[in-house]
Amino acid sequence: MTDFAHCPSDSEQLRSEILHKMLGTVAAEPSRATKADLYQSLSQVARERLALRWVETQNDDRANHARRVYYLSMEFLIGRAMNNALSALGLRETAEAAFGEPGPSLDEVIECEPDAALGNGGLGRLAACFLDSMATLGIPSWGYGVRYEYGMFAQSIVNGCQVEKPEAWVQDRSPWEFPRANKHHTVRFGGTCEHHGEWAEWHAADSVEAKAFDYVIPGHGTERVSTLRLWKAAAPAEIDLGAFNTGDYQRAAEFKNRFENISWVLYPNDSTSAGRELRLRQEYFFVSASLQDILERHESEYGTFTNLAEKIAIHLNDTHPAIGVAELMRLLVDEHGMAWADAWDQCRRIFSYTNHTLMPEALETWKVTLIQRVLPRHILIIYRINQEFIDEVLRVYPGDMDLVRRVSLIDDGNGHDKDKRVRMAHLCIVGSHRVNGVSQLHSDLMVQTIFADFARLYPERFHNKTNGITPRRWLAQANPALSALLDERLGTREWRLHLDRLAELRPSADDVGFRAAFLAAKRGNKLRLANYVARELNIRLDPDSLFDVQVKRIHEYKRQLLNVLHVITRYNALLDGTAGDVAPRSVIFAGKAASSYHMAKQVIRLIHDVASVVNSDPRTRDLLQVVFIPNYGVSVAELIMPAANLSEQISTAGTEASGTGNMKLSLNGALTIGTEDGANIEIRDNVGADNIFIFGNNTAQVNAIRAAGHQPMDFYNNDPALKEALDRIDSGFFSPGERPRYHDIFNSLLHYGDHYLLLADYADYVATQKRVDALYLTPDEWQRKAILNVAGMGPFSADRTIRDYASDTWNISTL
Ligand code: 26V
Repeated sequence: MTDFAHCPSDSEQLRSEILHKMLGTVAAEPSRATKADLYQSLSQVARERLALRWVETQNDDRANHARRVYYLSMEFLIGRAMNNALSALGLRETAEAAFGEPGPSLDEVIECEPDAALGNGGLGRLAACFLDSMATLGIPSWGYGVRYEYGMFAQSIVNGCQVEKPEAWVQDRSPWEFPRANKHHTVRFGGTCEHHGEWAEWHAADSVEAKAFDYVIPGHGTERVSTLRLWKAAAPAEIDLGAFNTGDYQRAAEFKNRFENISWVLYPNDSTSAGRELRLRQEYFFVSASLQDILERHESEYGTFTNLAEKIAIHLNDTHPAIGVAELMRLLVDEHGMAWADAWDQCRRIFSYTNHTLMPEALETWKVTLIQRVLPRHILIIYRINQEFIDEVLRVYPGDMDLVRRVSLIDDGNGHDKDKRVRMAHLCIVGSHRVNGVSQLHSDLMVQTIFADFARLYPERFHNKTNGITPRRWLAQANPALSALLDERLGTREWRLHLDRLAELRPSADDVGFRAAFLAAKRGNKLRLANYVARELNIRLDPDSLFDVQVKRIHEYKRQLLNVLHVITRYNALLDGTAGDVAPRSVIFAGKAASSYHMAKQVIRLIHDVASVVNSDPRTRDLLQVVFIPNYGVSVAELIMPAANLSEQISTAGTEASGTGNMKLSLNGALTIGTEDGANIEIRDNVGADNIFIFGNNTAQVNAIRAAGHQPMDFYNNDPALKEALDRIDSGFFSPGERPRYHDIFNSLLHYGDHYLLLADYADYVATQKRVDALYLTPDEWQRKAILNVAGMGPFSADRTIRDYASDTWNISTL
């Protein structure tokens, strides 16, 4: 067991191994090696050791006839692999000693690696944290997804506006991937079906090959690993060669594109996916390849499928892999000759499903006519599942046709065939034995609102699994200064594997010496971020100012605009001398707007316009700075989280399913200012109500305000500070030369109903921000509360979340 051990005498040996590898990997001689060359050869060293662990893990699992968990997800937001691999291999300190003078430091080499950004945001990053925890807990586990050529776009800012650029994260290949030449499956589309009683023969029109690329996910404190298997689409060889042989290269290229575009690009989560055929093909492509792979492994081990549900659990990360329910039925019934009823029984025991949002516009549905054309067999299977389900419902609630209409897998579209849609969440619920939300509030709302009928039908099926984050990446690796302090104070490095041990830190909050050391660690991290901002943006941040951080996707429900209203209010108050005792603040934003999301892009532009006015005003410069850090992603987050003092979690109550950035910030010693939403509530329960700033209307109050008819104009007319802030936006004060630039924003708040109730929460938000200032001006008290935040974060380890899934959902044991 490596267990974070370090033997300094190994560094010379590692150095020579790296230099030795250089010739074979990049054909460079060591004296001329660039940072990129060093990165390539170091990754080869790590890769070989990971490969050994992978082989041993597979051998063990096979020998033990292990029950396995398969995590199906369209997104895995991995970030960089190097630092995590070195830590897991127990090589981090050795490598640190092996690099440096006269060459670059290890950290400089690590920065050569592009982020694997195969996800949009929280959902994808959660999947990556879960893989880390599954490996660490020794769960025989596989993640399955898509090997997108282009992941999340790279964001740059031009004249204050977001510009998106495609990001080819793998270039030609990633040093971390293992292409499995002999692992491929055929995925078919279109055509017709021929019925033979319960089963059918599918005469498909097209097919595409799914090729496997494996990524080893190392566990920490264990030699066990997990596997992330991503599928790349390739044209079937015959078609490709056929056109080639006749010399018709143009046709050959077209064929290739038609098939290979399936895994080209990650879809943004800006709008509903309905109607986008390529997205449906992408979902089915990876689900079918994964299920074929899973069944092949099972069959080679057992030679039968009668014990399938005893040996595998398949988790659906949101509804994106929902078609898997129909596909598993097809594979078992049509391809492997299982009776329908037996297959259905297996299916329900195998699948479980996590819902990640209550937003109605984000709930996935697909037109029946589209599924019919692309997956003719699956639509029949879905209809049969639905018929049996409805029969079951009517046995319990005879004659309740309203209920049937509400729970049906098919939204009947008022009887018009062309408007009928399949409700993917309903398919997941009916085809699974467990359904969960991602925070207590979200799980409660889920069974009270969108899935209320199902919760009545199947009460035992619904559970909560509050999200978590991996403490390895988000504390041990991202924040070495605080980690060293924790090791010293707790007298153990164990918290990396048992985050609950942070609770032992509580008494240290009252220790003056510890508070000073804690403050020094935070200041170092702030300096690190300030240097980055100076380098990238040429803006100077005062490391002693309060770093007030809101980093997440830009979305109206997350209310970055409320934060901007506070900034403008503060600026106005500083100018007219009514601000009182304020702490110098640096307000830091980062996040991407979906490319077609106009309002979100306007908010980014407004932040830049406000920043340019505020930052250049000599009257306020020392007290208020605003920055927008471009291209937010995992690596930028690793820099920002450790440097934050204040964590902005200000979504309208009832809209943010959980949040996970809230956990990363608090774990790194930021205090939260937040609404009673998502996991904020549980963070409060764990860090203590005195150590968090909760404000605004709660979910019940939000519902009441909406029911009574929210009147944003009343707030505008009755609150002079609010009126002044809004008028400044609308008057062109921040957009001289283009007065109408922010009319849309102004109108969305005052004339189109202020859907997310910014104006209803504004006054309490601004008042709470004043309390934040007062506390920051009492550094001892601030430090004490910050320490108590870190100490309370034990339950938010993804290890805890995964243990909960393992025992309540997957029925599998952990280390
Ligand atoms: C949201 C929306 C909003 C309306 C427009 C269309 C659309 C499409 C997708 C989404 C996001 C759906 C799923 C998601 O990413 N949820 C996030 O999951 C995180 C992990 O559980 C959780 O922490 C976040 O609160 C939740 O938003």
